[in-house]
Amino acid sequence: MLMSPQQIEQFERDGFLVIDRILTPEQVQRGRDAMARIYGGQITHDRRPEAFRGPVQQWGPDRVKHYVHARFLDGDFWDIATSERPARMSAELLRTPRVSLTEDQLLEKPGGGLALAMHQDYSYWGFSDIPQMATCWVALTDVTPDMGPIRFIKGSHRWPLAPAPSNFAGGSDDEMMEAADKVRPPGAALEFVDAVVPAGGGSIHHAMTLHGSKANRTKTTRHAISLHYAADECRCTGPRQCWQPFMWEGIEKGDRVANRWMPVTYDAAK
Ligand SMILES: O=C(O)CCC(=O)C(=O)O
Repeated sequence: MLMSPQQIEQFERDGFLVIDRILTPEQVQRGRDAMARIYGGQITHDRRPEAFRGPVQQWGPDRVKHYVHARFLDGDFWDIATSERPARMSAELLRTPRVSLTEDQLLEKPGGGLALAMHQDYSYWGFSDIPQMATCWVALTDVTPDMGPIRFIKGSHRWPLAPAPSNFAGGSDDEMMEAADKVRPPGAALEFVDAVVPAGGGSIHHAMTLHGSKANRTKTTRHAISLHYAADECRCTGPRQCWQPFMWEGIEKGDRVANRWMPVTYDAAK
């Protein structure tokens, strides 16, 4: 086991776990290099079918750049995103025998970059019938408290599902609580925890846990990635319109959320 019984209990109690080491220094460097290539518009291994190929989308300098499904564009990044350790850690915390990788993101928050509003990942993941999913967020730079680390509201995975925030990546620190304010039960404590971790460290949170990040008040860019996993028990809710519909190839309503685009990256039986 990579996770101790105490860590699993903590995850179940708080809805997240901060972890000092998830990726190796070598993976961190390869991840940083891949991120620079992708945001520079360079595609080194395009796995997307011909009809879905297009240039890398760019964002303004004041926001968190969050490119989704970067694993389809870069061979090194595919290797990191599909590596076993973060998947196994997530599977153990979810108490499931296997997980599939449903999504990855590159998260680059430049110096002065704005807040990312508090949200629950399950608000965006209606493709699964249950929220038995987790996000592994890994810092690719040493993260200090004033760089806008990912932050969690302790115990918020037990709160109701909130609508997605209206201003996800362009709002101020003051606006970032919109979704959380809508579902916070009367009298529920508001306890924040920031993942202040060295490069290679990060966190794993449950799909119902409210999280976001404040603005980066330094001059240093905060690089991170996130890897999204579905537990073996998740079943697809039906055919779905998606900006990359090829990803749903062969998956029907009631099927496991896994295929060659969303590969099983940890299987306890193997
Ligand atoms: O990197 C951040 O600021 C937050 C990222 C996030 O919301 C996620 O990985 O689920």
